[in-house]
Amino acid sequence: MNKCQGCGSVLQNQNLNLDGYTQNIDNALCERCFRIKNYNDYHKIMKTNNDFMPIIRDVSNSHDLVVLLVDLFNIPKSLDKLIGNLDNKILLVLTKRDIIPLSVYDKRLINYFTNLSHKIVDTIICSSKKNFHIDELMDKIYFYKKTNNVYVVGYTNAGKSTLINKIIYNYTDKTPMITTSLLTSTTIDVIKIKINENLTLIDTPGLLEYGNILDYLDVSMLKKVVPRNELKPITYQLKDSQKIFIDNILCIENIEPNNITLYFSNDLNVKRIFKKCDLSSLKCYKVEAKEKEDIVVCGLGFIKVMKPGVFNIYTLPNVSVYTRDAFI
Ligand SMILES: Nc1nc2c(ncn2[C@@H]2O[C@H](COP(=O)(O)OP(=O)(O)O)[C@@H](O)[C@H]2O)c(=O)[nH]1
Ligand SMILES: [Mg+2]
Repeated sequence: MNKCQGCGSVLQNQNLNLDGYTQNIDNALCERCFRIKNYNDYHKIMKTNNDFMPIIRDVSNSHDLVVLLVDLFNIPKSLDKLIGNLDNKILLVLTKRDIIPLSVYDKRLINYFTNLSHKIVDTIICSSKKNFHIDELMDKIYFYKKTNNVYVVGYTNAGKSTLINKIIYNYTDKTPMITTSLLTSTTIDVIKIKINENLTLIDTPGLLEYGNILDYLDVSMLKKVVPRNELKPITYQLKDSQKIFIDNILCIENIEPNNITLYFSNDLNVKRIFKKCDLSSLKCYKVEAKEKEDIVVCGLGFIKVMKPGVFNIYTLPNVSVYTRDAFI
């Protein structure tokens, strides 16, 4: 049984509409991975967590070390639920450090995750893109692993496959082949990568976070929404009932005067609006931010609020909007 080296699905030449389709099952990649890699032609597939839970159960039963990736820009709301399903020692890896402003201390970011779970044996902050702390991460993997197999786990888009490709590139003479993309559900099944005699990394499909805006945007919009560089936060002083409009996907309306700082991709078009505007395509969420709380728009970014207050947040239907302890 040949597997696609890009996404882990079993290669088949029978059904164009099913995972792993390729004309020739001796190819290294399925057609979808081939098209993502060579033409940046993304083909969205919809999966649910029912597809992935059996994999998480296998990981849990293995008792091998888990490297749990968390995207610092998009911290999943139900991280504790995923950890609850894992009966493993966990090395927590906070990724995409390059996106978070350099002025924020690493220590502060790490502290945000203390007390998350007793299963976490250590925490490290890294960036696959900038090759930041990858050697340190490898040292920790060797230190904590008890067997040769180490699972790389996390929500979809956390950067698991990108990290493993980086490790393949840095520490082996193989060519990094795992498909990575802006879309969710890029990796379909587990992919085992032998790094050396003592270490096999196992890439896993990420769990989905329902309500993530990335699932509701087309590719051109995705490219604007996903930050590529260090975020430059923008602060607004809001008087009564003003609106901040972000492309056609978000509108923030305050009820009382407040100061807010936006942590969103700087490629987005942010406008302050004083007049009436058409919000009919968006859904309104009334959100109360308490003392030291951020407002999160899942997948899009977050709003740091200066003082407690009530906001109307208009965004695409089905996108989840919630508050959390202030991150920065
Ligand atoms: N800025 C930045 N982007 C990253 C980093 N690691 C991964 N990405 C991007 O995050 C997206 C998802 O990555 P992928 O490896 O496919 O995530 P996976 O679903 O966890 O396997 C891709 O667009 C990657 O280019 C990083 O360290 N920094
Ligand atoms: Mg992946």
